[in-house]
Amino acid sequence: MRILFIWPGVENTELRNLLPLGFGYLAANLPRVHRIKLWDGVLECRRDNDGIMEEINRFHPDLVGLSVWNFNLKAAREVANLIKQQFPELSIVLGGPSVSGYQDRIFSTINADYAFSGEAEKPFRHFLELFENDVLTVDNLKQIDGLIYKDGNEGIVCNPPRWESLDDLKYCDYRVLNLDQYLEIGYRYGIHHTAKRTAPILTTRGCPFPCEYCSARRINGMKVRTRPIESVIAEIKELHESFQIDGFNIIDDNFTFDIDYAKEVCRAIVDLGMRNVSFCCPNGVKVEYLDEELLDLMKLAGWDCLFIAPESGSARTLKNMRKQINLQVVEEKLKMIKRAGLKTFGFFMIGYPSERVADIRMTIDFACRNDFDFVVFTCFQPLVGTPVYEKLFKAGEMDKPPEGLDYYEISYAPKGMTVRQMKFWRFWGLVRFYTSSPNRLRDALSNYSPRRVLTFVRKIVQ
Ligand code: B12
Ligand code: SF4
Repeated sequence: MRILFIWPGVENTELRNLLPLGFGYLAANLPRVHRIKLWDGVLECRRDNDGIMEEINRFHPDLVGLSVWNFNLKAAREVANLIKQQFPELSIVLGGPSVSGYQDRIFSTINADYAFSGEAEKPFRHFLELFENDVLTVDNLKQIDGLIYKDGNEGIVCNPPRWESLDDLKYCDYRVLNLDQYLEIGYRYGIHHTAKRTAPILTTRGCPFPCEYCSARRINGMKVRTRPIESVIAEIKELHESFQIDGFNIIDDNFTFDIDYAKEVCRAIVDLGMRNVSFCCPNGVKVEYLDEELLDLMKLAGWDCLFIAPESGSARTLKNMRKQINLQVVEEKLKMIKRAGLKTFGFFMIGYPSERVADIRMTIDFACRNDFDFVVFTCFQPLVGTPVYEKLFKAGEMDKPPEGLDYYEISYAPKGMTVRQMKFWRFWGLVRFYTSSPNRLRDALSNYSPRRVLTFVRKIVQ
């Protein structure tokens, strides 16, 4: 079968630092008999959809698949509408984080035939077998994990996803997603002092925590599953040897949740004996779980900096978020991280529902008085499918889902505050932090290219 994956183009240069990994994973886990092609609007630098229509005419796919995140949702809708107009017979399949959030609301948001919530490597393979043999009967559709489909009577059926062991999961096919081309246009992510070429890897999937603003567990489930160490090491070797990657980003939701596994990964990396490579967990690690042995191993394996996400300095807000974190423990662990010779990056969120100015001030104070080298303050973004979004929707505080969120957009302000005020507090937090010590400003400026710093500053003050 011929499958055309589509990563719609969007006007956001930051997206050059986000790889469509989902397609790489799907492709790696499909039988080789299929012909797979990816049309990548970010790489093509095209916002218009003519290129996609031309590609469909050239490639004649049997079906097209779109990966939908919040920031490309509008673009995905436009592409789907156009395909339905110009190629009404062509089946459109959706997947990606937003499908897991929207669930049965997805087809009223994007005009498509099928969608997958949760991880889709095995279910999509199953679906293709049935599609190819033209046996997508109601009985068969019921058997496909995570599939969302129309039942023919105007109803939508959402099969529950299944989160299986990762033992026989093949890792990402980086050729399908054109890693080399991304690197050529400047793809770079994480904090790496010397690395020139970076790439993301996943070692575990799943997160057991209940943070109300987060939708990760709808995609990867609440049970943390680990990949076999040999497979992780094979992936690192392939990236190093075939793509000359020297900066590796472990992008798990929670790399340090299974601390023994994390230690094993670090030991295996040390045993590889690679020179001049660095590692980073730019999505953050569970700070309470860190111990001295793990930190020493991380340092030895090539970590320079640890990212942690206390999110707030206000115990009241943390309770509202259902963020299971103790600020006193964070302060102690920060010292431990520093003793291990690692830098620290803190993620903070402001403007959570029911926050007051006093809570925001507490967050900024917490960030400034602790030994962080870098911090960011982002404004809370309500994501469809998260408990907090559903609560805001029921309470009438949100009338429709915000679409197109990137790091900087502000779609919500707590009651009694305005978006303008949120912008001010975000700006003020950054100014206070980065002017509180010359080292902080110097480190930030030396780690990011002038172009990125300028984009960041422009977006923050816009
Ligand atoms: C790592 C990560 C990042 C990295 C990028 C990683 C990368 N791919 O290069 C960075 C830090 C850059 C990033 C950025 C952002 N992220 Co992020 N990120 C993640 C994280 C932890 C993993 C994403 C990932 O790559 N997974 C690995 C791949 C293999 O999984 P996948 O893409 O989901 O694909 C699987 C399925 O979804 C499905 N699938 C996907 N596409 C398709 C297509 C078809 C046809 C089919 C059948 C199936 C299918 O099958 C795939 C294989 O199982 C997730 C949390 C999570 N656990 O998912 C959040 C997450 C995806 N991010 C999220 C958000 C909100 C963002 C930001 C907007 C942050 C912000 N608020 O400012 C930015 C957006 C970028 C920007 N510049 O503005 C949300 C997404 C919510 C949404 N509905 O869009 C998540 C879920 C976290 C959360 N807060 O809840 N992110
Ligand atoms: S924010 Fe992090 S710890 Fe909380 S549920 Fe999401 S992935 Fe887990």
